[in-house]
Amino acid sequence: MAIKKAGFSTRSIHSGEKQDETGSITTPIYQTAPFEFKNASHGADLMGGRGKGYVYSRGANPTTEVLEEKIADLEDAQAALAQTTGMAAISAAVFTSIKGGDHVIADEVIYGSTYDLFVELKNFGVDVTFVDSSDANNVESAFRPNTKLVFFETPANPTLKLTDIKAVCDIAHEKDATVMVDNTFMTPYFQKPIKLGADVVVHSATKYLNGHGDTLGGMIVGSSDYIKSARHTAKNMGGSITPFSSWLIIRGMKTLSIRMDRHTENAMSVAKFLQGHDKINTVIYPGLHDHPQYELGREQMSGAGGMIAFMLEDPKDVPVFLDSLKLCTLAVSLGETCTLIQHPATMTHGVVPRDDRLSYGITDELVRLSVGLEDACDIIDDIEQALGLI
Ligand code: LCS
Repeated sequence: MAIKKAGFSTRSIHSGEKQDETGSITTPIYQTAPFEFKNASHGADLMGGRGKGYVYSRGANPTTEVLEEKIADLEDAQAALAQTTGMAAISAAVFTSIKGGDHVIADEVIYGSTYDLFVELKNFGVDVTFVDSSDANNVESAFRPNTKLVFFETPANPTLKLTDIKAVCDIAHEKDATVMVDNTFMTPYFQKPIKLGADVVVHSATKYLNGHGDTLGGMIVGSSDYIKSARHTAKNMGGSITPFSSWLIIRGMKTLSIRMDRHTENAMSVAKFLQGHDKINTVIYPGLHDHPQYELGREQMSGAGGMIAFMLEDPKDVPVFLDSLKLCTLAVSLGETCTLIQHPATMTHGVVPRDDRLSYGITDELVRLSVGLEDACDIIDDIEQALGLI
């Protein structure tokens, strides 16, 4: 049941949820691969696409459908498809949107594996141009007659630069291209790309949507027609999410709004502390007035989120600093209860060729922090003691 008029928190708890005959107040985990047909003609009908019913969990599963209805409602979209990882969602969405001979424009600052996926598309006869989409003119200039897809993250992983969603959509739609936005860092609580004109939203649900670091997951969100076609492609690619992972993400999403508020409150305190520290060169956080696109952030995001990037004076100090932290966990991933810290140049973005990486601003002294839900003073104390040792 989608409660369209209710507020975000109410919808994150109730949307998609159905009542079964037991009265269970949580969605059951339908932990099954196939579903039994009533008889031979029922089986033939369902396999032939006639009538409604479940066949095989690679195609559809009732637990996963609750998750899909919930994220579609929260993104103000018609439909959604859940996948087993964010990368499974992005690959399936990309392969739904393009074919050999097409051209793609992608922002140059995107998650390392997404970048690598786009680089590999040339093996399938698809050209990709990487641009700095924080200036929408760069997107316009990169258009070719065969450009079919524009892809970006905003804020971008890991440099937290922003792209003007509406401006890029206006340019792309003029030329009939699909705009796909990775909304992992903001979640629909803080940013709704579809309302700003995007055609497709993708997520790594491994991050804030689940929020507890205990499962992987991915989402594709869009129009009913687009999701129908993505479901077809994804079923053959085989990256379906397990019912248990769907259940974990459903549970996580019920507290999304309060977690995002707390992530943001903590991140603001940590960002201000970092700004005032003499061993930190630059702090990049969309909630700080000196973020180069602070005003754009205020227009298209209703909160700054929990991700901070900062630069130490000397890249040689990075390993010492990271190894000296006691509370903050040295790990990739982001958006979960505990604070995670990592070094993009050697970790999440190590796959990007060095010269390109440096020209994109992913420098050797850049550290990325996913501020968790601990007490902000404890996170700050830990960072302060580690900075004291470099
Ligand atoms: N999109 C963004 C913005 C991401 O940050 C990631 C993963 C993905 C998609 C892919 O999602 P996955 O397949 O991992 O669920 N980002 C990671 C990161 O920054 N550190 O480790 C994973």
